[in-house]
Formats: sequence, C-alpha cells, structure tokens
Amino acid sequence: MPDMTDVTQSPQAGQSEQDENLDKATAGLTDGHGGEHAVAVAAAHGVETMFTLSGAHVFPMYDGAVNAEPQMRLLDVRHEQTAVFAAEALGKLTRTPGLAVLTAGPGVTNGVSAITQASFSGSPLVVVGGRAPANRWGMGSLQEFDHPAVLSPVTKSSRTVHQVADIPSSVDEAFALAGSSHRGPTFLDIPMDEFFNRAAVERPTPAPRRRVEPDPDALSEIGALLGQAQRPVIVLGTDVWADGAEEAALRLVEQAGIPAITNGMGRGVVPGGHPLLMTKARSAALGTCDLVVVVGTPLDFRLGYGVFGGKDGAPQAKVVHVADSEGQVSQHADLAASAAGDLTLALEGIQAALEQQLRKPDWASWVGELQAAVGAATERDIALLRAEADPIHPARIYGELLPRLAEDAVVIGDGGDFVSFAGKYVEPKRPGGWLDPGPYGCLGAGLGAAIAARIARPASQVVLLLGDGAAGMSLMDVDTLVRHKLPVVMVVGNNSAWGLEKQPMQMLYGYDVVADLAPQTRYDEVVRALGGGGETVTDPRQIGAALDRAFTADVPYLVNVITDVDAPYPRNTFGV
Ligand SMILES: Cc1ncc(C[n+]2csc(CCOP(=O)(O)OP(=O)(O)O)c2C)c(N)n1
Ligand SMILES: [Mg+2]
Repeated sequence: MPDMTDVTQSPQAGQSEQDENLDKATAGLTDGHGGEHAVAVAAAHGVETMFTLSGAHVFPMYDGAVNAEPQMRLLDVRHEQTAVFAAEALGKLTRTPGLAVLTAGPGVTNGVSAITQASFSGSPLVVVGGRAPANRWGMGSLQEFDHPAVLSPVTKSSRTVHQVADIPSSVDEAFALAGSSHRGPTFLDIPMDEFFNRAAVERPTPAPRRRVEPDPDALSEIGALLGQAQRPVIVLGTDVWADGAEEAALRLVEQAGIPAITNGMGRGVVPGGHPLLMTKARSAALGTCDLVVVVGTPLDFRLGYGVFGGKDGAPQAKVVHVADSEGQVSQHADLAASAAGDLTLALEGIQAALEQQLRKPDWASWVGELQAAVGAATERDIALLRAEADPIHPARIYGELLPRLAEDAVVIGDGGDFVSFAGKYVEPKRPGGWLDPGPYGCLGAGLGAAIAARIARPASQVVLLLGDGAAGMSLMDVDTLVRHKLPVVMVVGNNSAWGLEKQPMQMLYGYDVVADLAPQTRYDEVVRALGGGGETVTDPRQIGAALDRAFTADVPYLVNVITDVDAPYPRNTFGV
C-alpha cells in the first residue's frame, strides 16, 4: 500500500471557507486538489475519457473525474499498455490528444512500449503518472521511481510537477505540446502528496492552434518540379490526416490528376476505388516514376528510405519531402526540394504553384499505365480473395470481409502476416478509419485501439484484425470491452504461429524455432468466457455467415479462423 500518512486531507468546507472561495473565484482563481485541476484542464482540451488502471498514487485523478461537471468518463482496463494504446488511438481518431493515467512505478513502466509507439507515429497523447510522495523521496517509499528519466527519449516533454499550484499550467502545456506539429506523447508525473494537496490557482484556457506557414519559395519550387515531371507520384501519410489536411490533399490529387499512394492514417484520403489511387500498383508507381512528392510521413523503411525509381532500368526519381514541421524533414534522403509547416497550407500552396506553370503537364498516359497495373493487380487478387483452399488461405477472410465493410468502418490491424494481407486488400473509403501500429510495430496494440474506436465512432463498424500471436498479448482486455459495453468485431487469422517470423527464419536458416503456437487455440472461447461471443471457423464457406453473426451481435464477438500456416504474406523485405 502506498504511504498515505503525508497526504493533506481536504478540510470540511465551512461558511468562512465558502466566502473565501468566492473571493478567489472573482480573482480568477479556482480552488481544488491536484486531480480536480488536472481533469478540468484536460477537459478544456477536449478530453472526455480517461484511460487508466487503478492505483492509489493517481486517486486524485479519479476523484477529479467523478466531481467534474460533466463527469469525465473513466475507462479502466486490465493492463496499462491497453490504457495507453487506447489513449493513443483515440488521439489518432479524434485528432485531440488522448489521456492515459498510470499509477506510479510499474503502472508507468507498463505503458512505456505504447508511449514509444505514439512517439514513432506522431500520435497526440498525454500520459499522467503517479509518483511517490515528494516529502518521502529518497527514503524508499513504495514504487519510488524517477519516471521522467525513462520517458524523456520517447516523449516531447517528460517532467515532474513539483507543486500542486503548478498542475494546471503544466497539464495545459502538456496538451498544447502533444497536439501541435509534429504531434507526439508528453508525460508528467505528480508526487502523491502534491496530487492530494489543494491550491487556489488560475486554470488556463487552451490557446488556439498555431498554423506554421510553409516557406512560399519552397512551395513554388515544388510546383515547378511537378510541372516538369513526366511521371509523378504523390504519397500521403498519417500526418495528412493528423494535420487536418485530407481535403486539401484530395483537391490537389484530383485537380492536378496526380497518381497517389496512401499509407498509415493517410489511407482513405484518396478513397478506395478512386481512379487516381495507385496503392495496388505501388511497386510500378514508386519504381518507375520520375518524381515522388512524399507528404506527411517519414522516408523510412516503409518507403525504401526515400530512394525511388530504378525499376526495370528506369532512372532514379527526384524526391520531395513535405512535412508538418522542420524536424520531420528527412535528413538522410537526397531531396530535390522540401517544405515544412501546416500541411493544408503546404498542399494548397503547391497546387497554386503548379497552376501557375506555363506548361500544363499531361500525365494521362502515365496515369493510364498505372491504372492498367492496378487493374491487373485487382484481377490477380480475385483468385486469392475467393480461394477455396483447405486449410483456409488468409486472403479468403478479406474476400468475405470487404463486401461487408461499411464506408465509415474503423479497421484495426494487430499482427504480422495476417495484417499485411489487410494492408494489401483493405482500401478505406474515408480517411481516419484505419489504425495500424505504425513504424514501431508493437504487437498488442489492438484491444486498446478497438476500445478507442468504439468510443470515437459509436455508430460505426469496428473491426479488429488479430494475428493469433498478437491476440495473446491483449485478449484479456476483452473483459474491458464487456464491462464497458463496447461491442466490436474481432477476427483472428489463426495460423498457430508467429507467422511473420517463422517464414523468414525458415528462409535464413532452413529451420525455425520459437515460432510455433499451440495448434488451433480457441480464442473465441476466451472471449466467451469473458462475457462476449465467438466461434471458430475451419471451412472457407462459413466465414461470411460467421462475420454476419459478429456484426449483428451486441457483444464483443471473435471469429477465430483457422488458416494455413504455409500461406505466408509474399514479402521481400524484413523492414531492416
Ligand atoms: C511486442 C512485439 N514483440 C515481437 C514482435 C516481433 N513480431 C513481429 S510480427 C510477429 C509475429 C506475429 O504473429 P501473429 O500475430 O500470429 O501474426 P502472423 O504473422 O502469424 O499472421 C512478431 C513476433 C513485435 N513486432 N512486437
Ligand atoms: Mg499467427
């Protein structure tokens, strides 16, 4: 048990104290304990839900939530990583920083992977940690640990708030920083004694978001490069959505007629089935283009480290990087031009600059070439999407799922090969409906993301695609879905293996170890035991009906599809 003896008890409010409070209120001060202040400021930043797992160090946050007007929703989970993954995903979906509250010591350290994931993905997130009391620091009280030192490499700011009176301004700063470009997690911890203490302080009002103007000369240069290009491609990534630039991006693509590829939360910015969406012809587009304009995503392993062209004897392509902030512009790639700042302003500026070019580019034959490649890839996909194979080919699951997905569905991937297939086949019709773990690739993010998706989009389908390995990392949080009445559809691609690792190990060594899981585990029974529903499917013709039952169930429902371990995703890189 944490040492509570040093906690300042709140005095009974008497008449004279009420008068005093009135005086303070007229002076712009609000009286409250640390948790009340923190919750009020978080609420002013748009937070409606706090994700947490109980611990006495953070009780003031719960009391603050309960006493707030309106109350803040407390969403309690079964593992802190789920709390942080949920807060991260809510931040991604709503574009308002999510809030996770973790108790001191192991509560905070259990959240470290998820905080790191948010850092890699540029997700707006605030994590508030408990902390052993200041007046006992160094004496060995329970869970006395200096968290900011651990979290500073993976956060935009990481610090201890030493006085209750500093809580409102510190929480305000944490939210402002997390939600401004380039977005990411912020962390603060509050010593328990100060958390329970009271103070009459001013609660800051959130400042309006500042839009950084990109350099107009840089935008003109990019417009000129596009005007000269014969075979351009534009890549739209997560920050296009995060920065609210999805409409400007689609306008540029459509008005200029540029072939587009989307990734991360940029998926859906150019809707699935759009004639300029070339994701299915990715390799031809990025391999034979002469100019790539990459917007809102780093030039990392997912984009060949920023080297494009060169396929089938094509020359190397010029590369332009447009990022939401200076620090995000690639340092390693050989860039023909770059721009940094608000992405709507950047995309509009590029469009205006392109329209001013004397020569109107004619990309019709390039677009036609890529559309033919998309058509051929779509044809090739059909055979696998309809595969009758026994054991089931994982692609068949998508063949059944795709026609059942609504336009506003939220699709979440958590797994290896099974999720790579999703990336190949699921083309969202709207932006903001696709959640993957991003470049940190942390298995176990799925349940948290599903909880967040159900909260953010109460009326939409929420589909969580799980590898069987990934499922084992967070399935206990189905209990959270059940307790909080959050029905989602889970589909496990159950190949009884850590498939994405098994195949490469076979390739490299001719054998594999530590890659097998127990055969045909009944993950659906786990969900049923926790109060949800589910079933196992072994016949490809039964998948569709099982999905229909899942979509109409009003409880969390898991369809456990036994798939062929020998049908791995056809990849040619390991991400290194
Ligand atoms: C936390 C974490 N541990 C380990 C890995 C390495 N890893 C990446 S994919 C993968 C296999 C995933 O297996 P599963 O979820 O069953 O999906 P499958 O590839 O079999 O479809 C592993 C172990 C990781 N990315 N994250
Ligand atoms: Mg697997």
